[in-house]
Amino acid sequence: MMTKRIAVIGAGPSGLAQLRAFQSAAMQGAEIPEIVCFEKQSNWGGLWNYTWRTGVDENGDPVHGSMYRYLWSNGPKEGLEFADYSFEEHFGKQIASYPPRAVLFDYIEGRVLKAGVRDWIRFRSVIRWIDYDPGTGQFTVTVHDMAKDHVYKEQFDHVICASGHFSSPNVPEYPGFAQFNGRIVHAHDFRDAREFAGKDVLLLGSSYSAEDIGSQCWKYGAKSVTTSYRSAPMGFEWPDNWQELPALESVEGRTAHFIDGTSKEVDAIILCTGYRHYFPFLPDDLRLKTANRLAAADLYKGVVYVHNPKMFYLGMQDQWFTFNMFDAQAWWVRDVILGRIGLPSDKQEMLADIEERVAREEASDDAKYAIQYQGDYIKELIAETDYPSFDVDGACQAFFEWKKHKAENIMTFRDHSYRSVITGTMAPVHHTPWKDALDDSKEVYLQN
Ligand code: FAD
Ligand code: NA7
Repeated sequence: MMTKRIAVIGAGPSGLAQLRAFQSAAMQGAEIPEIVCFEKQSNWGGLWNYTWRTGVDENGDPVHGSMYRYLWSNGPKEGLEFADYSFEEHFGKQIASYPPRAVLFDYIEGRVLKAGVRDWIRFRSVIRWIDYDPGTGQFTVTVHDMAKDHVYKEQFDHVICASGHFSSPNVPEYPGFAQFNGRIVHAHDFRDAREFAGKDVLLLGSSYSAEDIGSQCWKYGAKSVTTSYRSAPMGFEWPDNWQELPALESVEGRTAHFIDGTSKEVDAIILCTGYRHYFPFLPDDLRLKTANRLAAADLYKGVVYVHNPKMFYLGMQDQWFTFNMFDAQAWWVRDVILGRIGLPSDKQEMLADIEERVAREEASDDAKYAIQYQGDYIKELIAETDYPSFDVDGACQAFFEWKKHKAENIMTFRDHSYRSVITGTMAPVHHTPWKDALDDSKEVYLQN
């Protein structure tokens, strides 16, 4: 029999987890299929691969990156540590709990360098289209090789889509935007907070991007920060020059009007209004359509596309857990492909699994419940594979403490440290409080 061929779309943390999962099976003597990973950027790391570019990339395709300079982990690293590759193994020592982007990029890269899977990736290769032929049971993948400027097609037995879902921005429009005398930018295109030093900045949204980009602007010298919420305020105790207001109604000149009748003069508007699951390379019968939630629509066990179970999706849920959840998913998908885990032959059974996940997610809107829910999902998946089991409840505890530290003081939560659930070591307290650490280079961060 011919070896199966597997296409992995994207070499971000999810796609890389998939490569590592197969490589680890091969190391243990398993026969693995041929894996081809397609990555549109010229390097791996996904969102963690920083780019200064905004808009279109060097080829005219949408820039994938949504990360900005000075980004530090927004949750404790003890909640995302790889169970098969600890921070201590990578850095040769335990490090503080909220690493800047460059440090986490280094960590992600360390594991796959060690695994030796770079050759499995075709860089600068954009997936343009994927078709499934029920007759042959194969996928035809159309790829644009940007280095050669050559478009070609190849056949695969399975497709694993790991293209991320925090890249294509959700961009609302409010009355007066077209005449606003200042800059309007979505979080996806925000790069350097220093641009807003001395300015009055308005941010729309009340989730991670609003909180963190607002904090960046505050840290790097914005004159004032105003955040505007559509549903509920973030409700932290903000610094004196930070105001949280209800929904925006309209703007006139530089004046922003809010639904409670207040108004504010602003120099710039940053739309922290979230992202869309966007797969321009997929036809209707393969394309995931879901909201950003924990129980993603149409995914059996959170990964198998119920309308074509030869197609898998990684990392499509909203995320408390990240790298270790992608690992749990990747190991599980690997084992389905290797025939170690069977799928229900009845579609109704898969749909019932999804329905149960949705109902359980909707049973509470408490954040602690949601964290535990996603932790339980990780436990469920890793119990069925050989991914090293780890203290997932301990990782949930780190998130509970993180929540508490944020409520205590939103500008100092990153100064706390937590215990690794992989090595059991306590993280050191970072040498400089986050608000004073203007240089976020790897070298400076690691001076512990
Ligand atoms: P991505 O990282 O988005 O990678 C997807 C990859 O697919 C990219 O490399 C992309 O180039 C490639 N790709 C897309 N389309 C194509 C195509 N057509 N052809 C070929 N390749 C393609 N998580 C944390 O744990 N901690 C944090 O502090 C944190 N901060 C964040 C801050 C921001 C601003 C954002 C947006 C997200 C943050 N996240 C954070 C969450 C983040 O989603 C995950 O950490 C992680 O990057 C998701 O990995 P992924 O591989 O699923 O997707
Ligand atoms: P999220 O978490 O999806 O949040 C989007 C926010 O934008 C949320 O507060 C929404 O309010 C708000 N929103 C959406 N549409 C609008 C409109 N039209 N007007 C006003 N406000 C709106 O995205 P983030 O970018 O914050 O976070 C994404 C990831 O990036 C996250 O995982 C982090 O790790 C980093 P709502 O509550 O729906 O009323």
